[in-house]
Amino acid sequence: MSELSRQRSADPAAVEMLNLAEKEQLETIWDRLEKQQPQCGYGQLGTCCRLCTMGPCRIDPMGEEPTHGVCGASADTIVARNLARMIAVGSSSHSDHGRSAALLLKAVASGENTDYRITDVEKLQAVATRLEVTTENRSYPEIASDIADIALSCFGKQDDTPMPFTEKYLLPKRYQLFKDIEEQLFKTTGKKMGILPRGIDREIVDILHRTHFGTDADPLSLMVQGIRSSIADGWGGSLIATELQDILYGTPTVNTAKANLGVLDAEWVNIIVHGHEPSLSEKVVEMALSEEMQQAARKLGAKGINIVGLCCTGNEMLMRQGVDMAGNVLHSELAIMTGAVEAMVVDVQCIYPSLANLSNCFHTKFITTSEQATIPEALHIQFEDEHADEIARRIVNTAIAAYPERDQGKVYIPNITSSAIAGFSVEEILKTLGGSVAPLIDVIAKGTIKGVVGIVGCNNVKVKQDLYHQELTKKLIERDILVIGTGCWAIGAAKAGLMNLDAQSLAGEGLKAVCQQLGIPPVLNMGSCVDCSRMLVLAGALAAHLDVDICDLPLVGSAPEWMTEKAVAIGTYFVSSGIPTHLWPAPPILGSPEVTKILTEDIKGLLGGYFFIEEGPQAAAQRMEEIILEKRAALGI
Ligand code: SF4
Ligand code: MSK
Repeated sequence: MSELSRQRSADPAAVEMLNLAEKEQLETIWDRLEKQQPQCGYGQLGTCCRLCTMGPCRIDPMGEEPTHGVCGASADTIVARNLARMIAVGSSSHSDHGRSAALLLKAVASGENTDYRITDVEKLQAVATRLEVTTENRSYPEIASDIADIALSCFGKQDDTPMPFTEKYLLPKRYQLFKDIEEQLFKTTGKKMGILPRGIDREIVDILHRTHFGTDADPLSLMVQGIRSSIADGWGGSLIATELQDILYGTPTVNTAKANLGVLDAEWVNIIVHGHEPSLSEKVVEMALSEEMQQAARKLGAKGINIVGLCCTGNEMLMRQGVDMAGNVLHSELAIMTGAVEAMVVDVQCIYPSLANLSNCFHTKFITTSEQATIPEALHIQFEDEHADEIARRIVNTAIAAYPERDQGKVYIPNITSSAIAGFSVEEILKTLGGSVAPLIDVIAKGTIKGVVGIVGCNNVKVKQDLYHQELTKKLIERDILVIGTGCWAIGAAKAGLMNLDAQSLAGEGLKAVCQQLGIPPVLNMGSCVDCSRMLVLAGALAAHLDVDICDLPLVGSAPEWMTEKAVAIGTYFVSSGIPTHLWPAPPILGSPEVTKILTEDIKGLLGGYFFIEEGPQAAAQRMEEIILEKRAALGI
């Protein structure tokens, strides 16, 4: 194996594929990163601005000229505006996903869409109870219709009252804290700054407006609006996506599957679903597994159809149906390079544009499906919820038809997989605990488990793939800290074998004993990136049980290989919810002393949560343990 490949990924399957890429001269995302060097230092510090055509402007971080943009904007203003925009984009991605789920639930409830159905009536009732929707003597579609209406009102509501999902799901103590902070900010600054979101679309548009040329220049009010938008995401858009998808497709339950490129099979038609929204992938999986399609594949000489997931759509499929997982986002090019993929079917978010041209070097059909994410050189098959069955059939048939075009001489699949237990929704965790959070609180109070760290986020090609994810996770569990999480971290952990029962042996004595007793791994997959909302709901349930606020709990968040604007939104709503949150790589804020101070220090006194940056897993784990021990001491446990 080449040294270069080994430096690029901690995953042996990826290293094999990177070797092959080197040999076959196939360009990868790692190669393109090299070609971009050196990357712009102003961009990394967040001090470049191109909001108007008098720019682009950049501010010297050393205090040399130029110290201000042409319009007079300081580094603090520029950094704050850029960060607020990142939060807005991240919030909009998750929330638009939530909107799709709400529109689909409404269409199913009204009978307009018969391709989908209400699958989980227990969850329907639970969400209705939470939202105070009457359930007595009412049909499931009637209840679902009201839930969908409430969800949709969270997007377009115009009055200034807090949006209903946030109001009903947020811990009352935190809700009150947000109100108090709004008042306090007004008293101390004389400026009106809101924290409780009025509506998802409104908070996002507000950021776009206030960051327009010549509008808000105050780093504090820009950051407060960023916080508001992130809450509209975590306690709004993402939560709506998770809750309504559970109603439509079922709340995840514990299941076991395999993870890594070895899930591809040289003798089968391989279809990979990649992206984020399960409305597409649920249907493609259903269609691919149908006898009609399996037979069609067999007629062409394949053993059948092997459908696997990648990235967060993969997590959605893994969590609900135990579908095998080909890998996290840095595996997307590598999967195509196996030469064994008939179709990669994508919808929205985290899809490298490079996949289209790369697929054209093989027989692989790279199929885009969303009007929001079309990619030049891809095969576009427009997906519409109202014709989901028919379109899914067309997609699967396209994949089958590609099988005879496969060049078997080009096929190389690393024979590497790990088994992983997934499906840890809040409901499933409670079931494992016997129906209440009390046993978890009990073991935390006793110190058998010191605390919980929620890890989220991506792969970032600037960080050796999965290394930080794996090392940090191992260092935490050996310190008796339970690790939960989502997104591409979860897939990295699954590939590294950290989500099976053997991983209990890597945990400290206390955590190991608890996991053995419950029959669970010490590292729990809670789903895709929108499912970070599950972690918020769990944190809220723990705090409510103890009658404390979330910021009092021994909880820490982390995004150790983060890359996307969604991760910025997630980190911000974790912090806003009271959870100290670690980031690596550093976000583009260090060019502003004021924004850095607000987010790493001042915010702690207001919200309890704050950001911290640590480059290495050892230091990060150490810091997390210290925070957890501080919180435990304050709680008197
Ligand atoms: Fe430069 Fe100001 Fe225009 Fe930004 S808004 S590009 S700092 S002139
Ligand atoms: S897919 S946002 S790379 S986790 Fe959700 Fe992975 Fe990050 Fe995309």
